[in-house]
Amino acid sequence: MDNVFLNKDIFKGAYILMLKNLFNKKVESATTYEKYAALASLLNKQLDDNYEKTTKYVEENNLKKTIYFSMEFLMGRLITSNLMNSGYIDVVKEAFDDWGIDLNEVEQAETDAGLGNGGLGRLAACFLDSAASLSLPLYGNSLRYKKGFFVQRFENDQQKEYPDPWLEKPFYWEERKEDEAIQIPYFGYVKDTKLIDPVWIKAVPYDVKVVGANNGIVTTLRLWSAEKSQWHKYHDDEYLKMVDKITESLYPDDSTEAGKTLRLQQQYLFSAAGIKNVILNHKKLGRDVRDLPKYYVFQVNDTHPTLIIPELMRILMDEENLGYDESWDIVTKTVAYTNHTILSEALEKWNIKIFRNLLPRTFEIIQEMNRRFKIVLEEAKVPAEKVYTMQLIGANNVRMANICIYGSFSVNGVAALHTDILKNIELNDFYNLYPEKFNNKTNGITHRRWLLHINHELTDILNNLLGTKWQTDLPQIKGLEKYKDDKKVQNQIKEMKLAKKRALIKKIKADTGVTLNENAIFDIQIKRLHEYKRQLLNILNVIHTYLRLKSDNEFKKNFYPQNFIFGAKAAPSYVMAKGIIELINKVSHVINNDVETNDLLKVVFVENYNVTYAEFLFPAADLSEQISTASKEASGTGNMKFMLNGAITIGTMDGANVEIVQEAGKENNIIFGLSAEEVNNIYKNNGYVPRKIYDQDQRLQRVFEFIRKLTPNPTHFDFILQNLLTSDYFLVLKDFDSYVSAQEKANYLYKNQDLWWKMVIMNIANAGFFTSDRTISEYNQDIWKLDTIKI
Ligand code: 26W
Repeated sequence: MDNVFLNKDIFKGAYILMLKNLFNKKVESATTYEKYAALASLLNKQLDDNYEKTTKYVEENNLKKTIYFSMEFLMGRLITSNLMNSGYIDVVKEAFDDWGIDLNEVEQAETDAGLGNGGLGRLAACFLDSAASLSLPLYGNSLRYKKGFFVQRFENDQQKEYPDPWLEKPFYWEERKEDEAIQIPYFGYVKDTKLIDPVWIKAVPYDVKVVGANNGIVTTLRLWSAEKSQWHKYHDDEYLKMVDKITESLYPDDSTEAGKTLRLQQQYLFSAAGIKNVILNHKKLGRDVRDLPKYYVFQVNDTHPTLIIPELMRILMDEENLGYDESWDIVTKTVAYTNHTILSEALEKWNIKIFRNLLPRTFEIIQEMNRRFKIVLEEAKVPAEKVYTMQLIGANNVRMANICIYGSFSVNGVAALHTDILKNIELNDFYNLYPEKFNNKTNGITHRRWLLHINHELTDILNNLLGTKWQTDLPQIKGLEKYKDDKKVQNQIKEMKLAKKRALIKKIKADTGVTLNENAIFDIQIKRLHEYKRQLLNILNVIHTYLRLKSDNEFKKNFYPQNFIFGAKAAPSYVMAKGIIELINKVSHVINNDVETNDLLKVVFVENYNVTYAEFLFPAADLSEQISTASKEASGTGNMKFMLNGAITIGTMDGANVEIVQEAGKENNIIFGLSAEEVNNIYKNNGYVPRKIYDQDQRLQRVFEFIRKLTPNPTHFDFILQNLLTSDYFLVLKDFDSYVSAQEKANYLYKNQDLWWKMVIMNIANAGFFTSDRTISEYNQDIWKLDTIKI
């Protein structure tokens, strides 16, 4: 196809034709959605050419590829990324300007591809963008969920979940590849390594194009969809229902027993289909399976794709007739594993009954792996009690993390502190056995989406001061540092913030009816709702601040107006997390309706926080809330998005906060609370009595009293309060005093505007390290060793 984006007039012609073909409409009469659909459709077609060139180059030059196996890719909208990265945005803008169409409005018509819960899924999406932009042959592999992460609504202040049927309208960026479908067996029984009478499912791939920035590279994210298989004889209702369910919806990250088999089915589907797909291509190109490690690295994003390890073993042994040792050698040279959490309840394990029933041959293979691993442990003289915890199977469970560590050549954490904790505490036994496998890859974010796309004001300021080279080499924004005391630049940054606050105020007003003061500190906490992230600590301080404003005139006189904004979804079965949402909502009504404090303090919980909402929130923030219990947040990536957009971190020394402070300087952020080491000592000594803290702190007592009065029934929130008083595992009360002081400091600092904007500039200027281009380069240098695509 000729390039229809070459100039305005050619584009206009093609666009008019597309509108006519798709909807039989003219530009003047098309709806915003139709305008969007025509644009997306045209752009997607246009990208075919570069996709083919990229594919051809990779094949002809025998490039090694990384397959990024991830159960989640939280892509958000693709239209803006694809327009900007392909370099066609200017032509489209010019044409749309002529027609009086607002491109921005058209872009908003795309629904988010919400195929993820949070950070892990968004990281995968950032990685696709960075790898393609660095011309690296990396391909995503995942599931095509018909329903994405649930839509959140508040009813009586409580979270209610509704399905997200994002595929009901066509998804213009995908292409079904029927001829590459793969048959996947579940259940059945094993006879001499053969699977007998399985239930067959057809996995059909849909490829979503991934566009590199200004380099002509187009890779793909392959999403597998479950369909009925002609290999299966009985298409009765039960079978059809089961098939339908497999890729029906994304799992929220809760750990309820119900639906566990289904989640394992999902994991096997995209793992087995992805691996088989690779092997077929590999052989089609005339390559030997023994050479697999020369052509592929399989990066496993957390333990969800663990099954690629036994599955590859199965194919090599059962289908390619290699011996166990030779097969194992291939597997352990090809698989690399990334760990994203130290919360033990998130470490995946599967009951052996469920596992063996669904995947009998895979289970046998894992048993054999386990038998051999135990010999390795014995030979290494690992003490018996450790052998027990390190085994691949134990306490009636298949342990996915253990399989990953044993079966891969690289194990990485996602921030320096996190990797240290893995090495020295959580995975210490494995580290002692395989020190050479462990390495750190501090997370990053794609600065194209999280700065260039969402913050044109800041982009312009940087372009004017530094030229445009920083756009392809983010660390060059360090050049901004020399303007830290420049009043003119400080003012420009301040104006940028104000513009972004106004855009957010407008959106929040439309969504919630709450009017926010633009001359207030915007204090924002947006992330999954989890006790370890301590949204509870935040709201306790908000209540305390409110009560103080009402009782302490001196304090009120000196208080700079502050808006506290929350955005978060709670896993549907996570009772405590949902209680915290309700609490914050109830607190917000009381505070927002109090005329005595109205112009000083507001609290908003935005509904249905997602990638698109995030794009409004990050640039509007002054304060970035990163207040997890130290040691619990593996990295965090929202913290990096805030920093890059000119917010100051109020946070604990946890996850990547540690590195943010290292880069920007401790004096330019507000750090408080227990250290990871102190937290771990408290756990070890087992002597923490939260009740003591409460009894000695009148502020906490008043805050609790306020919460009891929020509802007609004073015990309504007792399950939250009692938990704080009797257990407080995440040390909310312990860090309360120090957090209140940090908040006071933030409010005080903001009033010193010269100092504030200087601190902001120091943060922006030193955010270069956190581009995912750097992260991906490190993965490539240390783990993948891919050559670049040159076209
Ligand atoms: C077992 C099911 C399950 C599925 C997803 C459990 C937990 C999840 C989470 C949503 C995983 C997650 O998002 N982890 C986050 O990963 C980010 C990227 O590395 C880190 O920055 C965050 O600290 C970590 O919480």
